Amino acid sequence: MSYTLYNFFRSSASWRVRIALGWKRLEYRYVPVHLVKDGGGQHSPEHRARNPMAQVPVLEWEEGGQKRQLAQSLAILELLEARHPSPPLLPKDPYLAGRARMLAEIVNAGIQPFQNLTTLAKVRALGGDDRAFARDFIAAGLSAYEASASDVAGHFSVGDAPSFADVCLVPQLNAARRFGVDLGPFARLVAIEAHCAQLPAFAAAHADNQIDTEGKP
Ligand SMILES: N[C@@H](CCC(=O)N[C@@H](CS)C(=O)NCC(=O)O)C(=O)O
Repeated sequence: MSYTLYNFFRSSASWRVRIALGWKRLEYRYVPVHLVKDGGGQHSPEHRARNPMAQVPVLEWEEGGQKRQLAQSLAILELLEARHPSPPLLPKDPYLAGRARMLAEIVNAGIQPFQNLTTLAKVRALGGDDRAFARDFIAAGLSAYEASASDVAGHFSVGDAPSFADVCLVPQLNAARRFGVDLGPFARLVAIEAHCAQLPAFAAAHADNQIDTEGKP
């Protein structure tokens, strides 16, 4: 199966999919969609045709002579898990798999939308402080994440193997730092991030290591 990923180096939702593809040792074609330059490639008619939400990531592949496209990183993770179950990114136990999905949704639905470019532009347009707005939601969401993981975490968010939860957590912690969130209270999450960083799939997916990465010395 040959995959193409429309994505952006700094996009946390794109980063999740890059981790999953790497973890499952799936090669893919990386197509950058710059979210800022020239008004944002996500708003182009070609990209809107791929994803009417005008967001990255979008995964594309050919199947039975037909082009298939899928947006929403968690839907993409589910697809990859179903098609390429080994190595897994969900615990075998259905309850623990549910807990991993729950943590992933805390990030996906409870944090990331509040730091998204479009949201922050709207906050600025309404006269608000966009960074303070994002920071508060990120800190509150990470607090909930840490509390929700406390009884299941091991080296990773759920036990001792990486899951959807960690795939979402790692890019989110990077974003937290960009927005100036104090990670002091989140020592457990930072320790999980350090365990993830040892894994080649997580290292390769990092925003600093992509073909469209900007701002490297
Ligand atoms: N829930 C979506 C979120 C996608 C999303 O918000 N992507 C951001 C980058 S992380 C984006 O494309 N933003 C463009 C914009 O706001 O204009 C997913 O998981 O794929």
